[in-house]
Amino acid sequence: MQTKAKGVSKTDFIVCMTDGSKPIQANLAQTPEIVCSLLERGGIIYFPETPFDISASDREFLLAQKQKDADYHKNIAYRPKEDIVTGYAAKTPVDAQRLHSIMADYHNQTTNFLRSFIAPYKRGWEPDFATFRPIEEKGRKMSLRKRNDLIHVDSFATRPIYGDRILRTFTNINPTENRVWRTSDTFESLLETYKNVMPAPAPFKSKNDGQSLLTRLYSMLGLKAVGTSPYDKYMLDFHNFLKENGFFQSNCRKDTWEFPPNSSWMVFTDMVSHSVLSGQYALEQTYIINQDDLVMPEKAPINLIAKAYNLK
Ligand SMILES: O=C(O)CCC(=O)C(=O)O
Ligand SMILES: [Fe+2]
Repeated sequence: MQTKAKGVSKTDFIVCMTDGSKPIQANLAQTPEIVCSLLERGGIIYFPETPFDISASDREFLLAQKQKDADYHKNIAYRPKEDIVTGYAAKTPVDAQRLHSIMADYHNQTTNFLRSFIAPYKRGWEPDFATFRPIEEKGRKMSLRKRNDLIHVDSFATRPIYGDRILRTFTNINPTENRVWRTSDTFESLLETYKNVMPAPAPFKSKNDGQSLLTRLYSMLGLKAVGTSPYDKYMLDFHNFLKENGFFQSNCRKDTWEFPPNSSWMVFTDMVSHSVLSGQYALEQTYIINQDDLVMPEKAPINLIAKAYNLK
């Protein structure tokens, strides 16, 4: 799909369905419950004109910034709970302060917007990192499991989320180039295809059992998480399986989406299989959505997996 912002207002958006069904035209008058259900079904909510204000001088500043040690840090990250930035090679303390304030502002703007746009989620959500992605994705050298140009569903490799969901909000701040994504079938459909090839997960743990609470406490204190959970292990294995499966990568159904300069989009990246083919300079904010707040819990990967393997 190629979409240019012609005569659209900041309140217009399009829901790009990744299950092969037609895009849906909508605007901010839509109820939050409907927006949430479209996201949970695997829609990408796309704003041809970003609802976030990023000034011309902030954009110019961002385009001139470099990432520290690009092999180690995947992106520059702002951690809202600790209010710090990691992975940034600042030339001066003034630059460090400026980048910090731009990223904190992106975090605050997305949070304020999402509070009403997807209101059912705000009760139990956890803000995760905001990222700035200054590296050109086309031809980016990464180890296979870290490559983002291979189609995958997201999982959290280091911090367990026990079936909670990964919702990401992106903004393309490149002045001239689109950010190009490719998507394939939803996790729901890929699970049906591959459940017999993947090893079945161990029985799921509730995030409120003793071990899980301890892990979450460690994570909240900023300490390294102790271990993982059967859900998180399954999702990470699924992510790796897709990236390592050359047949799937070549032969799966594919849709291509071009996100032009100054557009924003949000998506459950644990449901929508995706890859980024090209693009440089994007801002992104991740929210972890509590599984208890979903409007279609039957579409949550944790419940799809439990059903596929008769775990409950
Ligand atoms: O940077 C992007 O456009 C998407 C990369 C990706 O796959 C991700 O962040 O999960
Ligand atoms: Fe991803």
